[in-house]
Amino acid sequence: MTPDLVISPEVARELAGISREIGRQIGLLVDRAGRVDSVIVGDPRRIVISALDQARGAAGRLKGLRLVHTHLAGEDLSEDDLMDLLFLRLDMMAAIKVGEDGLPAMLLRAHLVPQPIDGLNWVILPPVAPSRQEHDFRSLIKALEDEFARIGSSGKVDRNRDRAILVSVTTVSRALAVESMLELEELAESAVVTVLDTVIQRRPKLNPKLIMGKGKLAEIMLRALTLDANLLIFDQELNPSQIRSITDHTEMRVIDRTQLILDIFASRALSREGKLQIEMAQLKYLLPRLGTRDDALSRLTGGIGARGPGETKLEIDRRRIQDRLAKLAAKLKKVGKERHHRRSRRRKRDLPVISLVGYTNAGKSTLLNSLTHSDIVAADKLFATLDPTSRRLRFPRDMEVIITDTVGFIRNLPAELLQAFKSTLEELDEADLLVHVIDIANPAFPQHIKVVEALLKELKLDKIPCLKVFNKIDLINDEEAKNLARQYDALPLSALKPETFDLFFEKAQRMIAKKLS
Ligand SMILES: Nc1nc2c(ncn2[C@@H]2O[C@H](COP(=O)(O)OP(=O)(O)OP(=O)(O)O)[C@@H](O)[C@H]2O)c(=O)[nH]1
Ligand SMILES: [Mg+2]
Repeated sequence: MTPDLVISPEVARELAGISREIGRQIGLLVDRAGRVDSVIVGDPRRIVISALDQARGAAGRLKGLRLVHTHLAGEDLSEDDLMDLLFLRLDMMAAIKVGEDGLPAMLLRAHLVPQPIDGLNWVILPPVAPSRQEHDFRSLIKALEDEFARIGSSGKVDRNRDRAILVSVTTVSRALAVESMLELEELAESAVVTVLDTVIQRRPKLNPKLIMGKGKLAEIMLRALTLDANLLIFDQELNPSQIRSITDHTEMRVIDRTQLILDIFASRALSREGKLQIEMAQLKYLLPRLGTRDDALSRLTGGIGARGPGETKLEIDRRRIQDRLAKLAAKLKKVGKERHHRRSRRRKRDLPVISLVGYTNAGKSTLLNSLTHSDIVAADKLFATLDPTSRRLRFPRDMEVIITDTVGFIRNLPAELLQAFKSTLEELDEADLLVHVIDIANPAFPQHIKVVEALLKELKLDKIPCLKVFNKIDLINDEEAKNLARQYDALPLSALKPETFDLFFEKAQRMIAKKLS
């Protein structure tokens, strides 16, 4: 076979003849050297490309394989043909129209394009007789690959990082979806993932298998191809079979918001207990999501979404996970006891305890630093703090307290994580006062308040006196700050400006005195 043609006229004739004779479609997957990689025999109307055949091919943008198959009823390239072209990233999809006489009548060809033309992600070339093919196939593909590379590289992607497209498929209002998506973007950045694009699709109902329609998935797939993305991050929690079928369809790594959060936690946990808790949460989440097929498994667990605490990689073998979970549970129990001892010793000192709680990035650690002139990590990323820290704080009017910083909350906090952190969070119940820190400069703050209050309730901490603090007032105008503070019965301040703390000291001291009396 001459590699310069999609298919040589001789092979086309042979293929057509046999196909007509047996009354079934026949397909050849052909590599770039012109070698036949596999032969597929279908029924009269279609052929099915097996997962095994899909798994072969190059790792580049396009697969390095083209499919040439026969059409027996004179039909044009079908919707299915074009979807295969896209989802399998084929170099080309070609069909030979076979005449009643068993001779090849026409060659139909379509290939992908990096940017939609008239809304379509592919180009259908004019039909030609197999003996009249006008293009040099190799130069066509080369030009196409160059075009993909040219358009995709404009954003200068760092290939050492994961390069993601964020996807939200949702039934909620657009405003809510956008808000949640912005947060997902921050989460991704906190996890050192490059975000190349975001896609929001609202549907009246979610598709149980792919959660979105196949057409939309095709669009995303092409976007990924163009931008050279290697990862899809869904804002919705995906069930095991959804992850698997999207992975199978797109051949990309697919993770959801929960896995992303778990990954961030894994990279930040410092304390022994924190590390154990995270690993446990990760494994519990991963276990039901492990496929039975090895390839799906490796795609599911490479890179982000599979980083264990510290430098370790998560163990992905099912039985070992079970063993590991049992060990973790035992270790955690022991560490929990030790913590309990420490706690009762501290309790003896009998200082009142203030605990800072609030949404992630609200400024809890910054406030603790300013109040106590300490230097714990505070940063403009989500989940900067994972391990609780305590400091002594002397109030201006002769009162001494212990003040503690905690892990931030977030909407849709993964259940596995809440479970894992429950024991540490439950320590909050020894607080005499909760200070709920709220980032007033974040437009989503009302939503944040709701989330935090719901979680406090779930942790049965809603009976402890709680002082709401509107932080970051330096970022909005004074009048607005005052109005909002009045409306929500909160204290306005800026953690960066100690001169704004007077009212806070006064009110906090009064609330503690009242609680202790
Ligand atoms: N402009 C301004 N920025 C602030 C203020 N307070 C905190 N920040 C910034 O907000 C970001 C988050 O602060 P952190 O103290 O790390 O927030 P946190 O609540 O501890 O966050 P997590 O530990 O992730 O839950 C940092 O970049 C701070 O510098 C403030 O009053 N004004
Ligand atoms: Mg913090």
